[in-house]
Amino acid sequence: MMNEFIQVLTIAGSDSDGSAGAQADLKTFMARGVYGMSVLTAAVAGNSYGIHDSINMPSSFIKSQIKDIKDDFNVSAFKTGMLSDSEIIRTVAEEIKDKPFGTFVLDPVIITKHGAMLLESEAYQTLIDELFPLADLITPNFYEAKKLSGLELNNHEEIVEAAHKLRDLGPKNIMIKGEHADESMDSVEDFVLLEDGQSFWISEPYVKTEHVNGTGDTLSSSIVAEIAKGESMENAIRISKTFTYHAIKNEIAVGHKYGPINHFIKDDVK
Ligand code: PXL
Repeated sequence: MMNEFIQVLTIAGSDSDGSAGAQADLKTFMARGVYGMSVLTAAVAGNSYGIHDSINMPSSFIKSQIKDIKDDFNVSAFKTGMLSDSEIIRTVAEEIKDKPFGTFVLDPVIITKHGAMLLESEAYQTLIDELFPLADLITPNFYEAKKLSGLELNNHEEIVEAAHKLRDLGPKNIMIKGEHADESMDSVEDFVLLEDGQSFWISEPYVKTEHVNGTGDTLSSSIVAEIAKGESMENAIRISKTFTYHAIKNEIAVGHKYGPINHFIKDDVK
């Protein structure tokens, strides 16, 4: 009996406070019942007030980590999160171009919920050129979708247009996460464009809370877990959106300011 348990991987940055990045991914993998592994690209020093320092891992070390996973495990789906710069993007692209880890969910992490930049602007094009063609799904938030599509996203029509524009750059499926900057909103609307051309909006009530660190990381890693368990792309997205919504709604009190979401949440808790 070897390597039969469902295995997934995140290639992402470490967040010292455990709310986002690889830590949020691993907690999500655990919560969704799969065995999670992590290749670190960078590490940030942060807490609930914000991010205060960061370092990138050397490319040679990123390669060593990936080699060790390849040499021993059966990864059936994986994601990328914080990639920092063009060199790291190229290193990761080189390592995954032969699809060693199954379905690829690319969370194009550019900015944190509270405005810290996690990808150099010179690297946006590298991300598009090197990783978009390999991605089965990309999950940009509203800000990232604007940056990557070059559109303003002033209304639903422009969001739909942006999704098509992004899909023309190579990813098979697109999920543009809705804006939640304005506290007067009563819902958050995400738009999904699937490989077969079908599309739909997912709406969840807006939750007024400061505990939303790691929301995007959690959503994308939950999608990875659900795909690894055999769900279709559409079901994986819908299940993960519901899981993330409940993790936000049932907040836990950790830290003084912008806290984490709740990865202890069970599917039956509404
Ligand atoms: O949530 C985006 C994110 C991704 N990766 C790392 C982070 C954050 C946000 O804080 O620290 C490492």
